[in-house]
Amino acid sequence: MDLLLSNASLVSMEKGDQGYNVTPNCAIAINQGRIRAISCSATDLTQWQGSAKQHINCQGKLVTPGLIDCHTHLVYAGNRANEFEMRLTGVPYQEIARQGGGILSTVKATRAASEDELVELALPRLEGLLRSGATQVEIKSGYGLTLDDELKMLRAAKQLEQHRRVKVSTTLLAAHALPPEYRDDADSYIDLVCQTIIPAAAEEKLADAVDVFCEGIGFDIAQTERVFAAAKQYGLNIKGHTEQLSNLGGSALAARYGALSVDHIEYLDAQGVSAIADAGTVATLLPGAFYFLRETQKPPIELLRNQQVPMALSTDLNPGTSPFADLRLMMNMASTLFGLTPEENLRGVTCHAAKALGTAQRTGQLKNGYDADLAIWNTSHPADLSYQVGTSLLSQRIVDGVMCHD
Ligand code: DI6
Ligand code: FE
Repeated sequence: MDLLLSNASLVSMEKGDQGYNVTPNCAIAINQGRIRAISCSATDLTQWQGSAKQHINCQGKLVTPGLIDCHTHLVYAGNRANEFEMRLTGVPYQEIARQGGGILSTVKATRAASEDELVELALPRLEGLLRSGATQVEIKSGYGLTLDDELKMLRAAKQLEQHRRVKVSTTLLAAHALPPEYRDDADSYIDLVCQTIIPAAAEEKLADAVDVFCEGIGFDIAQTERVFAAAKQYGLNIKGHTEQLSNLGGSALAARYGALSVDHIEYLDAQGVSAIADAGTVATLLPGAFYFLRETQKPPIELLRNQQVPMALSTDLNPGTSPFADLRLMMNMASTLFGLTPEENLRGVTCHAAKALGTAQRTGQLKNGYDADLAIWNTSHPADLSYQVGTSLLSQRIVDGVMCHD
């Protein structure tokens, strides 16, 4: 056995569990990156102790699955602090986008950056997430908007795994905004996305999923459907930025295509909730963007609860609408802004986030056979993770059974 954790207050987030089920005095046996056994009996611990290469006494600390940020745009170049200032003088986000700022200003800077420069710029953002307990992070492209620049972003995202102990899932978001060279010809750009960029990303195995910004300032329903169909054809998972600023029906469309998740969804209506409930699609809530845009329309939490739609929670870390590299801050915001319970938050950044990434069979829970991705916390109460912000509650991250010294 490579690693033995003892005296853990375990919160496993196992599917079907109600409540936190904090179980004291647990031992977790880890070998070759996987959880091999969990026991809360002293007899097992005594037996295991002899065969462990490394032993950590958790001293009663809380041990949870490593946190998962299932929606970020953390690879990009440039800086949009000026737009933050513009918005504070009353210019709306959509207006800034129409004037060529917004996403397109980040596109300009990202196109000009090399893959290695993108990695350097992304590291401090990634580190923020790791400090808040993340062991797995999804990263989207979407600031390149050409074949080469989209693939460059995905390669930079994957490269991050070589620089820090973290699992990275990649999502191709070539349909994020219309690039300036295709102005007034969105359909031709969608041709490029479907016929060239998706096939190339699939061929090079650079993307786990494909995402679309389905919105007035993004792509319409017909264009979104073409991208989903192409993704399916190439065997890639589907995700959607849907119902963020208006209700176009993107979530229901995504559900029809078997999407892993629909994200933002402030404007999702009852019909949309039923559609994703029937499809088993995860609802990903992004309170950072809601807060930063001073949005007032809240996602339909009560409907999602009633229909038992799994709710994931994520940072949406990006330069325009959510410059927050802190997953625990999102847990706090989900409670204060959307009324989620701390328990819902914890599910949102563990088991439900794993489902949103299609990795629920190996991450997001602590159980036999699962990847040994864990977070050990300087607290014994799980609500603390949503309650305190800015304190260094994290004691230790473990990724694939390896202790991280970061
Ligand atoms: N919705 C968002 O909130 C981000 N992308 C998207 O489709 C914003 C990205 C940006 O402003 O750079
Ligand atoms: Fe986003």
